[in-house]
Amino acid sequence: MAYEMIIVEIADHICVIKLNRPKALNALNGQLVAELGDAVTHAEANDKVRCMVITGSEKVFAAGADIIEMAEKTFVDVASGDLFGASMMPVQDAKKPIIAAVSGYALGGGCELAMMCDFIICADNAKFGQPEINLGVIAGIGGTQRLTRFVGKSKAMDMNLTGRFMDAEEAERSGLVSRVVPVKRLMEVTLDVAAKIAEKSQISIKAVKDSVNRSYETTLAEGLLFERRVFHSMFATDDQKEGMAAFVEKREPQFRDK
Ligand code: DAK
Repeated sequence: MAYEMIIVEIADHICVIKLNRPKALNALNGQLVAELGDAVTHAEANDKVRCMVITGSEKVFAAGADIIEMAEKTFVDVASGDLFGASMMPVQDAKKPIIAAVSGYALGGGCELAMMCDFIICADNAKFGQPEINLGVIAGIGGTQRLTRFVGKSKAMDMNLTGRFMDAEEAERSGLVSRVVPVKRLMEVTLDVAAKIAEKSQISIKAVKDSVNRSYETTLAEGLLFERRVFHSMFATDDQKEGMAAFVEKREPQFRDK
């Protein structure tokens, strides 16, 4: 698929997917979402890629779903077309880690896309919001669900009921983002973080994703059992032997994803 609304660059085992629809502030229309899904699917299948980054421009990560494209749709259109259902699955279900590098606005579907990633690093100019209430609708791809798990009921209600934006400082304080960095250093820091992830054993990386994500789906007791069993299973890997031997021998581990 030729991409017109995203730019994909792969270097040093990191696939950077840049949303690139500047005139519409990276609004997520059908084409952009299809391209994004295709890019993530290809990165998943590409053995050279060990970590992905989804980012936008300095002004905007994404200003949400494309309101102009949605405005005339009927209930039957969105329900039968499963708007933002299957098309977002590649991001949501990715096995490889995805970091959202957010600068500027991450609103509506943009905030939800960032939350679908494994974690968010944001610039100090970032603004997060679920302003769908101002359009006579509600969030539809996680703004009432994932956001509540990130920031708690009170702030999730506040943001969804009023449509107000949360700045970077509040987003970090509330647990929505993992770190805030100066806007000019966003990609440098994010690529550095991605490089650290890329050098780990990919078996352990997938196990971490599975285990952390399981914590959202189950009870604490079940989650702890799941984690323990996954931990036990790591002892079947060469990378566990290598990682622990390297520690004992005071050298850097050479993981082989086996
Ligand atoms: N869609 C389409 N175009 C957009 C847009 C959007 N979301 N956001 C901005 N644009 C366009 C503007 O129309 C404008 O186009 P021109 O007039 O130049 O042609 C251009 O981008 C620049 O925008 P502004 O002139 O407004 O720029 P400002 O810097 O003044 O303001 C802003 C920036 C981000 C504060 C403002 O543009 C804004 O408030 N944008 C809308 C934000 C918003 O309401 N986002 C939520 C969208 S609704 C579903 C699942 C999910 C969803 C829906 C359904 N299902 C499962 C069924 C998700 C819904 C949403 O995300």
